[in-house]
Amino acid sequence: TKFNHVIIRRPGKSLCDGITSAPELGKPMYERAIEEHYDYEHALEQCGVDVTVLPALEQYPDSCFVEDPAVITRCGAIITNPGADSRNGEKNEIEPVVRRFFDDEHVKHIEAPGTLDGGDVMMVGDHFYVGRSARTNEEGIRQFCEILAGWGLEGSEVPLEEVLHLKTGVNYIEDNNMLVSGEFIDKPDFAQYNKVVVPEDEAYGANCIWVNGTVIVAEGYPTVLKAVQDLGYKTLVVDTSEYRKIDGGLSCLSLRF
Ligand code: CIR
Repeated sequence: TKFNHVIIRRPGKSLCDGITSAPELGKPMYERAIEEHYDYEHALEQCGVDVTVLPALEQYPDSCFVEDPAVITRCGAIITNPGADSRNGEKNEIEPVVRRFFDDEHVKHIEAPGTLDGGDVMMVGDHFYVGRSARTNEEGIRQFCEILAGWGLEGSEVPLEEVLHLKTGVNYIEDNNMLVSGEFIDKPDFAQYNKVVVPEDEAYGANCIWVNGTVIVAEGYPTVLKAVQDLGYKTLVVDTSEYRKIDGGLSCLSLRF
C-alpha cells in the first residue's frame, strides 16, 4: 500500500456542538482544535502525501471527520450514507471533492435504508472489515460488500458492542500488525494478525494511522507509542485532545488513498 492523497477538512467554530458520548470531557476549544489540525496536516505532509485541505462547514459540527461520509479504495470511492441525522448531509459536501479524483464509473453510493459511516471500515489490503454499529446497519454493509465485489475486493462484517466505530478500537498498521483494544482483543476475526494489545487506560491511543511507513500516534499514550516504535516504525505524535472530547481521533480526521 502507498497513499498519494489525503483529504482533510478544517473544523468550524460549531465543533463544540459535535456529537459526543462523553460530555464529562467538556466541549472542544476551537482555537486549540485549529492548532491541532495544523499539526495533523504537517504530520501528514511529512509522510509524502499530497494534502487537500477543505474549508470548514459551520452547518455540520462534525464535518472535520471526513472519514465518515466516504470510503476510498484503490479501485474507487464509495459515498456513504452517514448514520447520524446531523451528519447525513456531509455526504453531499464530500462527493464533489471525491469526484476530483475519480470518474463517474468509480464513484458508488450507499443508499437508504442502508447506512454506513467510514469510521466503521478498516482496510487490510484488499479486504475490508466493516463494523455493524449504531451508525452502520446490515443493509449498509450488504451494499458496501456488493460494491467491493464488483471491484474484485471483499468485505466482512464485525459486530460491535461497545465502541462507536470499528476503528475506535482496532487499527491496522500494515505488515500484519494490528492495534487492538477492549472488545477486539479476543475477536476471532483478527486472530491471524500480530496483535498489539492496547491497555484499557490507553484505549483511545489504539486509533493510530499508518501513512507510507510512518505511524501517527495520538499524544499522551506512551505504551502505544513504544509498542509501535518497537515494531520498527517511524512515528509522529499529534495531540488530538479537542477531537477526543467528541469521540474523534486520528483516523476520522482524514481520507487517505
Ligand atoms: C460523531 O459522533 O460522529 C463524531 N462526533 C465523531 C466521529 C468520529 N469518527 C470516526 O470515528 N470515524
